[in-house]
Amino acid sequence: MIAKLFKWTKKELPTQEFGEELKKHIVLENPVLKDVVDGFLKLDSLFRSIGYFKADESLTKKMSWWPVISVLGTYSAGKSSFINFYLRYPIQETGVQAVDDKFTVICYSQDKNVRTLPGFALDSDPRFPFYKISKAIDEVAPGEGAYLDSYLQLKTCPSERLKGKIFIDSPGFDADEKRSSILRITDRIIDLSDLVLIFFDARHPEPGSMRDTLEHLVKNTIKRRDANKFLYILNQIDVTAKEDNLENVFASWQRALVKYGVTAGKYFCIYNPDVCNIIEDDEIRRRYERKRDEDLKEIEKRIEHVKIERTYRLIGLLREYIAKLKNVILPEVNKFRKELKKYMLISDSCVLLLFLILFGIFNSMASDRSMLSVFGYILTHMFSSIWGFLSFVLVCSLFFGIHSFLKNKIGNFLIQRTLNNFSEEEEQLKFKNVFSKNIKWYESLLKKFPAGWNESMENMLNDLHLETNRLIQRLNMEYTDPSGQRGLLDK
Ligand SMILES: Nc1nc2c(ncn2[C@@H]2O[C@H](COP(=O)(O)OP(=O)(O)OP(=O)(O)O)[C@@H](O)[C@H]2O)c(=O)[nH]1
Ligand SMILES: [Mg+2]
Repeated sequence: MIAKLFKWTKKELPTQEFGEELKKHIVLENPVLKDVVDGFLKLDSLFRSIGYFKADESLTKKMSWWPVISVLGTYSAGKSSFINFYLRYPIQETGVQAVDDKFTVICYSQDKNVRTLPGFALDSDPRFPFYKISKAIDEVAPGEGAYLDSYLQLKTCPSERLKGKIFIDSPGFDADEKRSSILRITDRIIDLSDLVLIFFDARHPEPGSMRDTLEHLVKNTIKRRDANKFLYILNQIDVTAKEDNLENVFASWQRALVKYGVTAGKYFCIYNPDVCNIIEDDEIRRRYERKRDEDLKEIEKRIEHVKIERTYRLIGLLREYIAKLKNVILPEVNKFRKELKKYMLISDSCVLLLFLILFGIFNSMASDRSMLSVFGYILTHMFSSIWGFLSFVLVCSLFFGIHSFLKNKIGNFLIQRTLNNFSEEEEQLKFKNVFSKNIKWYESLLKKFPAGWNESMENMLNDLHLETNRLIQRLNMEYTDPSGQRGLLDK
């Protein structure tokens, strides 16, 4: 069955080509990722079979396969300067005034010339993190999605340090008329990033003017399952050297963050060696440099490790989708079928009763006992005469026709009622397709499984879940060494 399923997917769907292409590239980074792609493709086939996905829909197109590091924070905090410093390449413009008014996705290219591509290049390419972002913008700011180019751009950069990663530079946070769109894009960035660097400016450690936007940013980072991916960075601490009051500035910055709700997380203090002020006092300079280098080293280490985090993120996503199918979609369909079955039992009983009443009426109308009613005739002759049999088939078809008609009507009524439980329009559409499959005349409600589902699929889903455990174990084996034996064995 599974093999058949795959043959079918391979033959029919362009999605499969995308998956194969992806595997070819991704396997170079880590062989585990090839199995992750396979896992997503298997899950695709299950989603499709049950009606949750359309033929060309695929989970592989709904996520960023490359590790994403985003740099967010207050304006003029030094976000772009940090990216230039890290990449050892002056890719981003910097300046005292607010410079960036767009989100810039920076990705590697061998081409020595930096190329800038407009926002729609990102909107229509599933390999990048802003796939279909215009639709998301339209949801919060109707009509704004069309002006995507004023929000987003893609830059290519030949820095070797960028290979295999994607950086996102963002405009500083400030309340303006584009706020709701910017916040929507930021939410998306936060969701799909493997590492989020949130920059603050040591010149204004308590950024009062941007309180509400920052609040949004910080609120989004707490109480998350992946809270570990946020690094809070107090930048430009060289400005505190003159008064040598880093401790005070740091403390008031932390207090401000706590006020916004941050209680845990990694805090860093750095300044940018490329653009900092000169610290005259040798002793202070050494102290500041030591702190900066320690923190910069740790930040850079996290950036280098982001590929591992990305692999865990993708397996985590695979598990989330498996759990969604198992714990949300299938139970919802079963609940729907159970309810429909209940209503159909009532309606079928009513129809049957109606048939019996008609039978009774016909029977009583047959004044002469020798002359049987239509129904009596059918009952006694259904297997002994051709007319009796044909009449029997006709009555059954009539009953089945009425049953199917009512199933469709009651089913659609229940679908409308159930869909109200889902707030998102896209989710409503998907569940509508799933439920509609189950009210088709040829789908029996007496079957154990919903339409498009069977025992081997159930097994496949369980196997997939176990496979994700194995993938995580493989990753753990690759990146951890609790016994400390690896070095010894390698020798
Ligand atoms: N003294 C000092 N200045 C810095 C540091 N980092 C950045 N700057 C300066 O701060 C200014 C703003 O830097 P940017 O990198 O443009 O800041 P940004 O956060 O990208 O700004 P927007 O994109 O406009 O929000 C520039 O003049 C930088 O030279 C630092 O560590 N120390
Ligand atoms: Mg900038």
